Amino acid sequence: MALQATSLLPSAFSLHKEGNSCANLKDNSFFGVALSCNMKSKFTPAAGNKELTRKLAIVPIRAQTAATTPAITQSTSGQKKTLRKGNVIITGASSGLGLATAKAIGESGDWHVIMACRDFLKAEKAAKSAGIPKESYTVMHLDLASLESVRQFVDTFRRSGRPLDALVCNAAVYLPTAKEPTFTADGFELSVGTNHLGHFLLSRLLLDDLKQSDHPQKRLIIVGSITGNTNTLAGNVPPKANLGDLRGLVGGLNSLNCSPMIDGGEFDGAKAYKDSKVCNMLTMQEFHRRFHEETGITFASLYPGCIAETGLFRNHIPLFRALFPPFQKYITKGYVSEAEAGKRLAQVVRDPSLSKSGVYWSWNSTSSSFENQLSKEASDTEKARKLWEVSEKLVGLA
Ligand code: LMG
Ligand code: NDP
Ligand code: PMR
Repeated sequence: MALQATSLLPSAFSLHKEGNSCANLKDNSFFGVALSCNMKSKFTPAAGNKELTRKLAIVPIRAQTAATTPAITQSTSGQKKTLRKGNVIITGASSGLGLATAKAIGESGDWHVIMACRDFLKAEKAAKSAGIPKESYTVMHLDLASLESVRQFVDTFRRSGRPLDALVCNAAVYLPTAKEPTFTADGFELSVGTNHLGHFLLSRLLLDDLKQSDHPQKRLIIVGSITGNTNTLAGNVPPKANLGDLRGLVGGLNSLNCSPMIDGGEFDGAKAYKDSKVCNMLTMQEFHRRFHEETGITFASLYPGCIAETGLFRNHIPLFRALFPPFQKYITKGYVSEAEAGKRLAQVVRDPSLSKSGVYWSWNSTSSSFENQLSKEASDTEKARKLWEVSEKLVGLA
């Protein structure tokens, strides 16, 4: 018999109330434990350009023919009719949530999925074994841990001639057991560099493509998480997300003359991941404020549920990987399968009823979506503006 999460709540773990208390309940979250990190840093580029060039050389990029048919037309009855398939780019579609979403969307027949992945062969194999129809997807190389690769991906995508109707920023790395930071090709701490800065550049560059789409559902979706939201119990499991005054980010997160952490503190891989999720959720809202009215694009984020068996936990200790799924299934009840989570994200991409912009979606236990409340930090407009401006400088847009 499963235990109720609330019955396990020790009184010492108090929840700092922020935002909407109703949302806290819906999130089904729980208590936390402390850990600390006191680690030295070392510069070890994660994705050298040589490696990238090698990969690109051996990888046949399947650029398919341009789809120039208009997306919608007005029929004689006055009803809008969709004429062509939508095109969606999903980053990190080679496993977990990204793959499950590619499958859910690819199987619908109305969309073509561009699987933007760092490992071309892995992505091809994954798509095949997931049974995604061949004509519904294209794999294109993208390594978010290299800004040059992001720019090359955008060029390759544009050369394919496909219009862009939706972009899903899904890929992420989580390095909970790392004692020292590792870095992207451009010298940013790997988790924030990949999960936030790589996606920031990608979505900024592809905004123009989305603007040009004539599809009825133009969307930019960035995957967030409960663990970045300190208005939930899950977000209170230490180490907690906290961007501080962004002094580490301003310094470039490189460990040379500044901290590898956004808030300027000591390296902590679990915190860096949670911080990166806060950045993802802040970025979505800043996009919404700056561009929704002008472009009609829907900007949204989501917490799809705890998908406890994905590759995200590949670097965690074996004991954690063994206990985490039953813990989430039977104790917190926050567990969701990859397939179900994929359907949820697919809904955010194409369901007409989820077209509201600026929303952070979550699902309750009966799998109905609702607009959730972000934590105080994850909805701080001033921080979002500053994060945007600092990130622009770091990725070479300003
Ligand atoms: C840190 O570890 C990592 O070190 C860091 O690198 C980073 O990953 C960070 O937030 C991310 O986590 C934290 C984690 C790792 O440690 C703990 O969670 C320690 C918990 C200590 C216990 C606290 C309170 C105990 C209260 C008990 C109430 C329980 C009642 C139990 C009833 C059980 C019935 C079956 O820890 C681990 O990876 C493994 C240790 C897990 C112990 C957790 C105990 C919780 C009770 C649930 C039991 C079942 C499964 C647990 C799965 C845990 C997954 C988090
Ligand atoms: P996975 O590890 O299964 O998927 C992550 C994907 O990101 C993989 O395809 C991985 O590629 C890709 N990736 C990692 N680094 C890069 C890079 N440098 N360039 C391009 N792609 C890269 O984890 P999940 O499916 O769980 O995670 C997907 C999203 O869901 C993440 O944003 C995560 O934060 C979020 N999330 C996950 C939750 C969970 O419980 N699992 C809960 C809440 C949110 P490769 O296959 O080559 O390793
Ligand atoms: Mg958490 C309802 C409670 C709940 C939920 C929904 C999550 C989601 N977690 C909850 C509770 C707890 N977790 C409790 C009580 C503990 C202490 C035992 C706990 C611990 C824990 C650890 C060690 N949880 C974790 C970790 C991880 O390493 C994961 C993480 O923080 O990654 C950043 C994780 C997660 N818990 C979640 C979710 C969704 C994660 C995965 C990562 C993510 O946010 O993407």
